Amino acid sequence: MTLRGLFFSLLFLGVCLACSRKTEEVAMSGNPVMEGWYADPEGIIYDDTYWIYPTWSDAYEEQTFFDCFSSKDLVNWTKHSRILDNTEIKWAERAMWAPSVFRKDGKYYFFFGANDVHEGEIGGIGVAVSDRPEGPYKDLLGKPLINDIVNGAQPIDQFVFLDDGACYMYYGGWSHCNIVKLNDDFTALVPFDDGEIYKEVTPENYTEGPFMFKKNGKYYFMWSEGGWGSPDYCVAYAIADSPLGPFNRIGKILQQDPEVATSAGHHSVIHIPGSEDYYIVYHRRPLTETHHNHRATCIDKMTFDENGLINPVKITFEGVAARTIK
Ligand code: FUB
Repeated sequence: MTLRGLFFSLLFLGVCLACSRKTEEVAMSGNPVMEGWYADPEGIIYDDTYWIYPTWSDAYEEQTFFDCFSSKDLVNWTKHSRILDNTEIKWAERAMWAPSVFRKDGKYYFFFGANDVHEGEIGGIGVAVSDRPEGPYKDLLGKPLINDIVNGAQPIDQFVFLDDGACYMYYGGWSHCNIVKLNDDFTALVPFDDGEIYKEVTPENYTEGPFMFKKNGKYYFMWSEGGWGSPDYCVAYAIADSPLGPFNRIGKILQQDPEVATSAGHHSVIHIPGSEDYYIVYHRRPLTETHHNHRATCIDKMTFDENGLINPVKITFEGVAARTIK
């Protein structure tokens, strides 16, 4: 081969290598996945779209509205502003927190906490409804669905879970967790078979933020531990044979990483149907920040070991790779 031939061959090889490297590059979500102080994110899939419904993290008096975010690929997120606020929810004055959403019979339901309610006050868990995931949502009841403090659980941080046709709601702050059953149109609670309306299911170390999913016939119950303003806020879990528990604590799966962020907690889980792809959506505090309200919404992969136990989550700056829903 001539010197000229060698030069062009090497040049061609270089171009090919550069091209192949380029096609291997995968778009990543990055963490946090959106701008702004957003906490308590509830992630869900509706059809071919991912949605995140968070709390606006601010002084309680400023927490008077909810935004949400949608994405087709986990990487590019669109903001939907003020999908619900306290001009619509007349009984809510402040501290509008921690949505849980649910689609039923073509309607989109939006459960939330409001007012940081204490004994004798108006507030607690409300429910709003819309024809579209991005709202606007309307107050369903004109009053809270749960106002009272039962079994010591502050009525906040609800999570709605469907199992075998029954719709359950886990909820509770102040280190107590209750389960209740919802009626068909989410306008009231219905008793369990034994006549009880509220059952306490608090696991060891529980603080708040319950979440449930089912995998291979087992019930994975998860919750946040510690104070949300502290760096050691974290998520732990249990596996049970029934949605009612008992929930025996297995261990922590999400927590601070001194190289990445502190206060990782109040999460939800997105599972892509028909796949083994699970994502944990949670909030955390950047290492450079100490303000308790500086919480940012992030996504990382959640995986299981061969026995079905959840592997500890590695929290990252890169986030997750682009993934569309087929
Ligand atoms: O964001 C308000 C409250 O902080 C939530 O309800 C708790 O779970 C904690 O994250």
